[in-house]
Amino acid sequence: MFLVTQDGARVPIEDVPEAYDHGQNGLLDVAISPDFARDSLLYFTRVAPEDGGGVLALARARMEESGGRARLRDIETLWRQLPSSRGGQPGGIMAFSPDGRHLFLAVGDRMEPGTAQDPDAARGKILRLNPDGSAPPDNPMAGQEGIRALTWSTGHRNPYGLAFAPDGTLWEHEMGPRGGDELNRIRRGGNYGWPEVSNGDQYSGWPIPRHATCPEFDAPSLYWTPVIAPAGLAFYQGAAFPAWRGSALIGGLRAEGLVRVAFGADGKPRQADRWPLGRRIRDVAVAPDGAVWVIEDGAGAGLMRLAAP
Ligand SMILES: [Ca+2]
Repeated sequence: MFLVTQDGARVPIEDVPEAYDHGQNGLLDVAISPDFARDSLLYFTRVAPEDGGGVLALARARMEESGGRARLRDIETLWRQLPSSRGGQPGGIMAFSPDGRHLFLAVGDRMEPGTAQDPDAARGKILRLNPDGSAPPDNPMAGQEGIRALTWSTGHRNPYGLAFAPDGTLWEHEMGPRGGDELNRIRRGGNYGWPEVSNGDQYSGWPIPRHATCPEFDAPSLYWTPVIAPAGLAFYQGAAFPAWRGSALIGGLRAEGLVRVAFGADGKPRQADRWPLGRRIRDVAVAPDGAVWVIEDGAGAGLMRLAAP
């Protein structure tokens, strides 16, 4: 984990706990506390080593900066996924609600598709937590046992994008299998269908029923076949690119670039732009000055600032 200035100066953050760094697993996402200026809290997710594999873990810590150094203090684990797994597709992407009162966490299926429809499995879900990790009393299955109390929506495969639009709607994207990457409008208690339905097929070529055949599941608002392998989601509200205000920006691992999704007057999304960057884009963020930041995937990956000319 690094602290990077807008000019690109980079300070490693010390005392970051160990991650199970294997395939898609590792250190996954960082979110600053809505009250960061006062509490200096960082939220972060990783697959924490356990039993020869790892569990998705949500933690928070106080970031201490002094003398040109930065470190994590008072690390507190807020939630741990059980049981341990060696499987990829961990998810681990976070989004704070616009009022800062709840933290949403996307959890992948860890390559065990059936778990996404199991209400007692901490896989293939979007969770909604209080910022201290406790279960909000107004969750859809509040008061029930285990992961049910934290579950906001279910039936997700491999989510690497989660963000609130300026109008307060929560959006998620997830990678499909062979085809069928999805952009989903997330609603309370929704079931997004994996693995019962998908707009893609198994890697073996075996077909999966399409979303349109099972209206009881929430269909994606937009999907991609062939895939873009979406990673990272940010809504643009800056001044540098006024034409993009309200658009969603999505990184593409397979697309090796950046995708812009615009929303019509009816709220329906459509792909508006697709810019090839020749790099596997892992995440995207918008800076206060309106510049767009993207980070690359893999060894020797770069962090890039895209600014208006
Ligand atoms: Ca789906």
